[in-house]
Amino acid sequence: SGPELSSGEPAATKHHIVLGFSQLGSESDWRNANSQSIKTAAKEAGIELLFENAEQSQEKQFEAVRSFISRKVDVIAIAPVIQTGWVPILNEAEEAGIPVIIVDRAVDASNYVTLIGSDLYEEGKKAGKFLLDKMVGRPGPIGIVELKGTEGSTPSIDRGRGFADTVLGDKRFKVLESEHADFTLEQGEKVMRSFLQEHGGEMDVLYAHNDDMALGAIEAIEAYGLRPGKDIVIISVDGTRRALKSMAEGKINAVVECNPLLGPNLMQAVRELTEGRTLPKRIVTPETVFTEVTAELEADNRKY
Ligand code: GYE
Repeated sequence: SGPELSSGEPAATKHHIVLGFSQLGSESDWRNANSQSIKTAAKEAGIELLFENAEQSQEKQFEAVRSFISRKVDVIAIAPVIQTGWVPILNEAEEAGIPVIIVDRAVDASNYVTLIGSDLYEEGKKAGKFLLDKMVGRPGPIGIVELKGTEGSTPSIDRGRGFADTVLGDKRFKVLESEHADFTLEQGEKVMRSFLQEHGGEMDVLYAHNDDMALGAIEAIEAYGLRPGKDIVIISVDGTRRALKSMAEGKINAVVECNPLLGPNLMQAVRELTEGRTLPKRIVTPETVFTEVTAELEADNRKY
């Protein structure tokens, strides 16, 4: 037991907490906003943060977790790049007696305390729902190309399934192409260019699993001489300022929100854990859909 607290002393000095956080990378604007949110929230909560960026390598995430274990941190948080392969490292943390919080993406394992993040399947369904509404009364076939995120990652798996489950029951829709572009602008541009070469612009809809890939694809579409948002309907996910700006210019038709600002939730969970409280296994962040109607206003308010 530590020293007695005199009244008025800030709660942060009660007990010094060290949090080790393995961030999966810096592939997108969403990710950078997420990292910033976690750093700022740690500072505000008076929690010491050990931050490691794994540059999209699961192997590097394992190394980071092992270093946190050897430094005997109080809590480990992981934003996992892909879903599978986590059981051995989670067992190591468990044996060391260090609780693990999963952030943003899911893992195929059960020995962690809680998963804090969005309902990524629901996001895919919202994207599909927007498309169904947009295409009311329009005869088929309606050709869709899909830019998927990182292979094996929860947002790619779930956004793909949620979308497919919503639209593919309607036989007008045909998926012409579906490829991974790793959630980056560069890959989005490159893969879209290859779709355009293959189909000669004969496509009606682009569904991109994040804004960065959509923005890359827009460059490819314009270079090809087509009008993004008009000749090709574009739907993406995240809601970054750049995407909302682009939507305000009419180049994107809908953006499903995914909230990256998980820092405050994470710090709250860390604090509750170290106070011996029990957390729900799943903490879901609420979010919305942006369309061209509100894009301009939203873009101006956006912090990331
Ligand atoms: O949508 C994308 C990022 O895991 C939900 O990862 C996150 C996704 C986000 O690269 O932009």
